[in-house]
Amino acid sequence: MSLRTLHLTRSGRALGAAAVTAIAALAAVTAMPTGQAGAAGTALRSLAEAKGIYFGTAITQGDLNNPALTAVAGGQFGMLTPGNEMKWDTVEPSPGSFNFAPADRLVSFARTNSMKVRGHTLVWHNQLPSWVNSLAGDQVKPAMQRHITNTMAHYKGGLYAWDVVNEPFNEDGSFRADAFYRAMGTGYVAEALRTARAADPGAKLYLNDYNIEGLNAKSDAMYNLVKSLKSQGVPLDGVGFQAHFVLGQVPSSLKDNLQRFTALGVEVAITELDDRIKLPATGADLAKQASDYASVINTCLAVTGCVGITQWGVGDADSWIPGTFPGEGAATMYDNGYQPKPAYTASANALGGSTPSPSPTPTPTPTPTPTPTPTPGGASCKVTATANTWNTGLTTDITVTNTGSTTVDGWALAFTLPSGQTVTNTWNASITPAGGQVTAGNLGYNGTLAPGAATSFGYQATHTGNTQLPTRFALNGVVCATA
Ligand code: 9MR
Repeated sequence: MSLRTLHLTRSGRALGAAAVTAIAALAAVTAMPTGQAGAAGTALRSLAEAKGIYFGTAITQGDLNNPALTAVAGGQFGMLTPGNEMKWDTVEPSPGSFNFAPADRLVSFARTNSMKVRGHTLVWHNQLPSWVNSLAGDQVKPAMQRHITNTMAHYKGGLYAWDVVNEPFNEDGSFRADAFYRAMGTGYVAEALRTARAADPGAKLYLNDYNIEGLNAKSDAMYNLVKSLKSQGVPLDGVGFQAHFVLGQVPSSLKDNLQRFTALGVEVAITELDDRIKLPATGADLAKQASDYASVINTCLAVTGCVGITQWGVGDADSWIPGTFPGEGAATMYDNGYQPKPAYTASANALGGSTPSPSPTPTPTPTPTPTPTPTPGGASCKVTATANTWNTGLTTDITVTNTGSTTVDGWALAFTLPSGQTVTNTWNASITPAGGQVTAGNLGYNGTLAPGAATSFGYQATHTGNTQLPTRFALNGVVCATA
């Protein structure tokens, strides 16, 4: 199955007509580089998809103005969670007055970059406008219903999932006495979920919380709630485990805990992963962080029903940690300059990638000029290439189709990069050298091309004014037709 097919299949849902219209309108809003490549090696999103899970990140509206961030976000991550823009205080700041513009920009970015979207979040005590807290008890339920219904209707058919209720529990497992609990008791959760299912039957409905990753009183409370909701037939598809970890403290019971939830018939996801370090971070800290990330990913891969992992923020510069925990930080896979840290390499490796060391790139061995030969044994191929360019850089996506009658087992696509272009990142292939006459070789998971099958890879490059596409490609020595 191709990665593209996998992506669409895992989305699992046809877009409603209203959503298609809304998304078409959204797509017109953003004209930015696709940013298909991150800072090193094979993209996490492709590696994750090849393993049947997604790898996502949280992005805020302001992040869209940062080209270094968007290049990594669009290239490396296949799922987007708006960091703040779908929260009640932004979406419905005053009663009945809805503002979707900030979230729409993020959804548009996701569409441009073929990312799915987790909606976050509908019912939460925090980032809740004061007018909700001031409502009389009997007004909270209709306000909650209207908020869920209108917000989900706006994105109907277009989102992978919604965190319907966020952080319902205190640390001891008691319900948080927020406006919703005070007005409706524990029944607000079922009410919210039922309203959500009616508003968008195509979105997976989640409960999401922190400090529920290991076996403890709070995760027991979530477990009991899920069990009770499922036994009553309340619509609920998943539980999100935020996973805001402290260095070296990934709970050893993570796997057992996730499995007890999937046994109840819900999917599980790591929804806000980060791993904070006391600053300044030492080399040993970064190595420990790498093993923390790998253990989270390996655990998700080992749990049937763990559908994906989302990091909270793209890089350390975007993380909420330093603002909330003074003296701590360095909590993500990318440093302040969006260079991958050891946690990135460990994550890619855990996902089955054979990533090179993130920096610096070893001197490549020159590749001889491909010598096209007459088409042997029915071998033939077709290549399509598209590019997104900006003032100093470009990303190119290349799709190779085996139009011959025999299976290609291991491929090398030779082509010449237009002058002045230097490859800085690649995905779904290795490319050497970085400029001039180059060869793109398959990775471990995409080397076989049956007759009629296609595979896609890409690269990011710098340029000095010449943004042309390569024009001539040879697959294992056979010159390909170009579209
Ligand atoms: O990343 C968010 C940050 O920008 C906000 O200031 C903060 C305020 O509540 O919320 C952060 O995101 C939170 C998420 O929505 C829910 N789980 C905890 C996250 C970190 O605080």
